[in-house]
Amino acid sequence: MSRPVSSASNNQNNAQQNIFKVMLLGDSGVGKTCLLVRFKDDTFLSGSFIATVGIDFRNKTIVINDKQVKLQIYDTAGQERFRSVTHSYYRDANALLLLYDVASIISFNNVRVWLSDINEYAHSDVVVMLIANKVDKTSERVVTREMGEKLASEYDVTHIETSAKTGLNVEFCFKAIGQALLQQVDSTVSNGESPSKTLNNLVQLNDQSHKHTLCCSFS
Ligand SMILES: Nc1nc2c(ncn2[C@@H]2O[C@H](COP(=O)(O)OP(=O)(O)O)[C@@H](O)[C@H]2O)c(=O)[nH]1
Ligand SMILES: [Mg+2]
Repeated sequence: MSRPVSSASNNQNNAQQNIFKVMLLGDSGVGKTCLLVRFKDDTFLSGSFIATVGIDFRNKTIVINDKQVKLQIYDTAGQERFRSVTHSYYRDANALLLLYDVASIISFNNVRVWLSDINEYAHSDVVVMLIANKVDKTSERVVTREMGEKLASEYDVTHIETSAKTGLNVEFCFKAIGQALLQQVDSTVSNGESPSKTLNNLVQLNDQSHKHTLCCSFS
């Protein structure tokens, strides 16, 4: 699998050009590849087509506050299946999207394992987002929103619910990550908040706007 050469100085140069590494983590089958494909191509891959493999990385440029932000989004390409995602893989990540499947208690329980690895091996200023994917599976759901939020607050990370199938919150996730990372490196955008706090605020605003839409569409 080809990966761009990485080093600390490379990372610094990248940050100056608003290029960020975002990495997808989480158990096999939680929907990492689908989340990436939904964001990149706005389509959903179902069935066995992508079940055993992943893709290596995809670039996508988004515009935030009139600035171009290039996200290099890395998938684990199936290595997570063997728990062989090397720590060097995410050592120089700017952001980590850690997914679990709301219909799989095992994937949720394993979030603790992933988070303790992240705490040990990732950059101290890495921005982490805990993603509860497959929320469209309402009848099979076993992990409630409250359970996810409780775990996230225990580890002081932002929590969000998504569906790669319906597209719920997928674009928002990456844009919010982009905004938080931009703020981390660009003093003209910075308002003195930490990127994690910015991310939390953005997610809360997004939740409120969803509630507002719901309330108003029923009134
Ligand atoms: N219902 C539903 N299925 C999903 C969703 N995301 C992924 N899947 C399915 O879950 C399976 C595993 O997805 P995949 O992206 O390969 O997971 P990965 O191993 O984490 O990369 C596939 O059959 C997908 O179609 C989702 O949001 N909702
Ligand atoms: Mg995959």
